[in-house]
Amino acid sequence: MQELTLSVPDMSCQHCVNTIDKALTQLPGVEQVQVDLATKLVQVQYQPEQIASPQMEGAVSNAGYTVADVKSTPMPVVQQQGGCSCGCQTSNN
Ligand SMILES: [Cu+2]
Repeated sequence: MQELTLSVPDMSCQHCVNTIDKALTQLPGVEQVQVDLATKLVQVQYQPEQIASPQMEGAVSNAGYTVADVKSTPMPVVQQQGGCSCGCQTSNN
């Protein structure tokens, strides 16, 4: 299971929310859709083996909305200890 956040600034009312929700929910591989009208963000939980972000963006576009931004929010990874992974030696402690 993977999660993706789509930024859809076009949506402005509950009707838009329903339209986008439906457009994404019907896609194969999409497990759950959460639309936040206040932040104009759409959170999608999906199976990466079955669907990828271009299909989801396409579904939103087909519904009549513009996807301004896509952010993947992968499952939380174990935090590295002993500093930053870029090698700058910043300590977390
Ligand atoms: Cu609307």
